[in-house]
Amino acid sequence: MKIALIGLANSGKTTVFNALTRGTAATTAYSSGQLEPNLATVKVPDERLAVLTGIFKPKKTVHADVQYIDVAGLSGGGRQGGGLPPALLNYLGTADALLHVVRAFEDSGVPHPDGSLDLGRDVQAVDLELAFSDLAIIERRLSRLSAEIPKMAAKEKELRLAEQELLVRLQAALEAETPIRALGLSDEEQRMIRGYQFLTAKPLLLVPNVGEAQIAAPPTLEYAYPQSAVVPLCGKIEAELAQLDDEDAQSFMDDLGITSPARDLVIQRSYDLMGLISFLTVGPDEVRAWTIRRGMPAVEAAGAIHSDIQRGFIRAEVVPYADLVKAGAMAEAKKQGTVRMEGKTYIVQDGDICHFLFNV
Ligand SMILES: Nc1nc2c(ncn2[C@@H]2O[C@H](COP(=O)(O)OP(=O)(O)O)[C@@H](O)[C@H]2O)c(=O)[nH]1
Ligand SMILES: [Mg+2]
Repeated sequence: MKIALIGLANSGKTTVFNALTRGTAATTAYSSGQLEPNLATVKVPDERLAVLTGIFKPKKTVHADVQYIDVAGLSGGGRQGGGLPPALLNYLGTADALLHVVRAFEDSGVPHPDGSLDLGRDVQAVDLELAFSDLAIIERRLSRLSAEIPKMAAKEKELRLAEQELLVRLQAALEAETPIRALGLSDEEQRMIRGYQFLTAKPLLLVPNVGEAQIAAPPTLEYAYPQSAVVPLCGKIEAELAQLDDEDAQSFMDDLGITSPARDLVIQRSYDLMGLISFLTVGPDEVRAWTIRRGMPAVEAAGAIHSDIQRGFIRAEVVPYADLVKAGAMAEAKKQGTVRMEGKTYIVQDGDICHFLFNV
């Protein structure tokens, strides 16, 4: 699962990237104008793993993880050409979600590409670039379709007519500044357009990058589209915090009057927005979180661990996290009757502790 950071130059993308990934990528007040992707894998914070580790004392504890990519160069060339540079599009197209860093901090030493601070304007500008990119793809595809459809055999024709009808609908929405993610497309429709990797179809997390003085009262940003959320963060402070060990970080947070890094919240929200949940496995060797899509049946969830377990699936022993913690041990949970047997079609819930029985 991959989340790409986007935003205007100097909004603090690389700073926020460092805060999220506890990295040390170079930040500058002047962009080099080149595509220099930074990539890092980040553990998804999950307090449940620490509690379960306390109970099971496993040899290792494994978090779910997600990848963040920070690519320079969204503005500039892209804006003049009415679309995004193709090299940047390659990175964004394959991302599962976008994280838009919106500049909210004041600093006269760091020039804003449009000369002044205006969150609403910047959000709209980037949304427009994303929409332009999708529109360009749709227009190219529609002109090919209208040339090819008349020559097609009946069956193929029917499929392509349906695609054409859908693309025309998306085009109208985008021209009215409605992102594709807001259209509530059916699964079938989503399948039809998956190959195009539309940018406005991806879940979007807006992260206002607030100044040091605004932490206690960050500016508000209204953004009411589905599959979108707003989580403010102070890039500069969070990036410093990310470099400290736990003890120093705690006293720094005490000074700032915060209880946990905003980093954790941003990572959790982006995981949520992508429609991801974690089920857990426990034992003396390993306590581990596994990533699946919300709504996945047990037999497919088993495949997240190993394809053999999916293929030879017999049943799943499932106990909700809270029930296991209350019981304090697996045997005790069984005695209390909170461990259930579930079949292939059971929809796995976030925090389910699963043990799969299989036979291959
Ligand atoms: N004062 C202040 N400066 C910041 C903050 N976040 C980033 N900067 C500065 O803004 C400049 C551009 O940041 P950078 O992360 O490179 O932006 P990018 O172009 O979007 O990747 C750097 O000089 C950063 O130190 C912040 O929260 N407060
Ligand atoms: Mg940068």
